[in-house]
Amino acid sequence: MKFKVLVIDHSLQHIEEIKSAFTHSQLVEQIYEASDGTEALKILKAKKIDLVICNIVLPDMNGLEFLKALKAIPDCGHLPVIFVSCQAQVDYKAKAFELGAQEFLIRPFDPEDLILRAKSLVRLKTTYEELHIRIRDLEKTANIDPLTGIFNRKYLIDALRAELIRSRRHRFTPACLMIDIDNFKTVNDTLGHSVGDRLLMELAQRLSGQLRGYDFAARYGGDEFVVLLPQSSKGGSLALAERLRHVIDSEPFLITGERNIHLTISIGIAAFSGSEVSSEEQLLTIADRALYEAKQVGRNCIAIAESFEEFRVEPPKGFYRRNYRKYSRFPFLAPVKLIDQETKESTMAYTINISYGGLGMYIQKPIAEKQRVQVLIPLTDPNGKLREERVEGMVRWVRQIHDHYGFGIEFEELNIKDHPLTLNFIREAERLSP
Ligand code: GH3
Ligand code: MG
Repeated sequence: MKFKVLVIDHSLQHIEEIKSAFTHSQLVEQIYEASDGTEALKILKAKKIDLVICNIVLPDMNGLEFLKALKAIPDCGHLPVIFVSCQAQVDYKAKAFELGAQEFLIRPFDPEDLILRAKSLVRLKTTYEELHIRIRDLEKTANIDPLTGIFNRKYLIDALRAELIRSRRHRFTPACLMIDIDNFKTVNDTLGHSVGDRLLMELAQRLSGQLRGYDFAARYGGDEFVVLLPQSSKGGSLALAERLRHVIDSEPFLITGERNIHLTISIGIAAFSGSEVSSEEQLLTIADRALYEAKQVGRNCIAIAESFEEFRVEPPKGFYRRNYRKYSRFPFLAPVKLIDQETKESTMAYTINISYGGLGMYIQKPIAEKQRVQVLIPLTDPNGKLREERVEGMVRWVRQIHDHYGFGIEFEELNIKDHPLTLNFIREAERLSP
């Protein structure tokens, strides 16, 4: 450890004494000299010094005045100072320690003693600085969600509180978009927690990618996110919410090893100013109620609070057209075993959606139309146990998409005796949709 020392003394002989002690120790990178307090303060403002050794009597100010001025310089608050004097009154010493001096040496002193004290003081200073940097880093990470790298709930609450106060003064309307992934538990249960984690990461990035200026996204917890728009309106927040919904619904998520996972989100919006709501909790509660409405009418849609009690649901653009079929299709993401009824050969495939009529799926190898297959569908029974239910069907269509194949299977028959779990799953999905 080599350090930079500033020696302040009006006597050249005193300065030389100290310099020679340090030169012998080979501890010092550079020694700066000053003959009075004013010159010393100039050096301290311009250079990075590790240790100050100062005569307690200076021509232009006394040692205590110098110490006060030094402590006021930015980044010098914790600079170690050794006072040197020919004599020292006890109360003066006490005052100097109170102001932050670390050592008091009485002449004549042993040069080795000076070096030992200097070393330990500089070590202390370095430790303090390292700690300070770590605390700053910790403060930064305290606001960040470790999985997704976006802001966490604590940061969101603080920001919301500040925005509501600001909105009272400036008549802004902050909008709070509460976002929750639809049926994420099924994704986790079927594809595993680590795939779930990666989906959460990508989803956070997609949401953040749509935001501008002062708007930001935070992970509220689990599969819930909040987007805060400090200056918005009901119309503006609805338009953004539809963009967010679309950016998740329109592009499947590509996760290595698993492919094309289709996710959707539901969004609840509360846009009220600080004069209308009393706290950030109230705004979040209203956004959460709106989200509940969006989930109730079938997910993948947006509900906005018209007042604290009334909610309007916005169907996603094109939603009804896409879903107008003989049987409604419900999202169902699961890796399944696919068995050729003739050859009995089995392959892995993935389901995308399910209806009373059949399954939408994809696979990595080509598959023939009209092929008769069995699908082993993993579903949980009423006791929460994962079971495989076998359904039979025929491949109705196949479409190549890049390096894999999308295809549709039409069920031969679904009955309550052989397929209770599949039927239950579809019924439940149907019950929850609009
Ligand atoms: P809904 O459409 O009603 O929201 O259904 P859901 O299955 O998404 O239900 P809910 O939002 O209540 O469940 C959240 C699920 O999110 C529960 C858990 O499996 C999953 N989850 C929560 N936190 C994490 C996480 O950090 N990582 C992963 N992989 N999954 C999580
Ligand atoms: Mg959810």
